[in-house]
Amino acid sequence: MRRSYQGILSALLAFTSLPALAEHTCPETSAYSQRPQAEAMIRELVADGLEESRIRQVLDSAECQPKILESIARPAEKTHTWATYQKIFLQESRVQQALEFAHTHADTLARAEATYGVPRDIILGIIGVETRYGQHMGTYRAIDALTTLGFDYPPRASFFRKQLKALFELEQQAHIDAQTITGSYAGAMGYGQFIPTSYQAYAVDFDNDGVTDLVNNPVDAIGSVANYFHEHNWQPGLPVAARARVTGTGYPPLAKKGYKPSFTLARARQAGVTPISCEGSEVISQYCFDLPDDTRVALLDLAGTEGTEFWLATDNFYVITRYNHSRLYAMAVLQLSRQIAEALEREQ
Ligand SMILES: [Ca+2]
Repeated sequence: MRRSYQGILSALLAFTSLPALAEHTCPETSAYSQRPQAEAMIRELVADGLEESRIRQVLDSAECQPKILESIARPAEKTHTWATYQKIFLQESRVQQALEFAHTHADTLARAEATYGVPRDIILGIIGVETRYGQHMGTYRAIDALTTLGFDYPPRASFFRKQLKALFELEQQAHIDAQTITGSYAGAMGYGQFIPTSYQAYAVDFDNDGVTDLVNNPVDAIGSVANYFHEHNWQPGLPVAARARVTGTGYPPLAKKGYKPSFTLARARQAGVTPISCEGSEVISQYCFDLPDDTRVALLDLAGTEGTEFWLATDNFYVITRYNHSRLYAMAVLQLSRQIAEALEREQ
């Protein structure tokens, strides 16, 4: 389970505007093992068989990072439009990196698709948006990120202390060194930027070498991203989203319902929303679908470079948002994946 502000992308977007918010600050000394809230966690971990001295040593090595508190206070979705996301995530250089990665790992990607039913292009879209194929996996120590947010960021402290506990558990479960492993400002790690509880729940040992390593092993990372989608009910063959035309005054309430599909395509049509058909002269790029009337959809309105874009999104779009709870994130992944698919087709 990831959250909307994890990963490199939010960090990348976070530093482009707005002055620093001083609402939450680091204390003069971190001393995390001495914090009252640390006691319960330490006791639970010791009860599960972890060594107390190790936990205290790692906690005391952690340092509160003011930059992490700044980043978390600026969710990307609130300060950026779809047009900004397009500029940041849909560049030719990222597609080129995708092609290299796709060639190197062609067999693994094919095996992941066969095993989990998740298209190669979507896996490539995720790893591309998250870390540019492992090039930017984050430079904060996970222990610094999760202690800073777990102890010195009250709005989400309990969530991040859960992640901190999971990080310690991963020392035993996945041979991770909790003291040294690095990741995003929110403690997301590896090619696919999994937070510790996602690591525990969805990471797989895809090359079968006995270790599940999402940081140094792209094969495990590819399998784990595919497994994440599979476990969140990705439906093989279901289109993700189509551009739509709107008329009349019936559609605005549908756009307010959010990105989780909650009404049928028939209802959308009644409200004046028509998806671009893939047949005949109506085709606009590849963002079209011809789905049955009872298909569940959501209506998205995105502020693009040429005004508002309307989209009809399916349950598979919603699955992408389970990776990061943002419609702009999901749309960036979708469009990057399409660009990659087209580039791969051109090569053949
Ligand atoms: Ca492995």
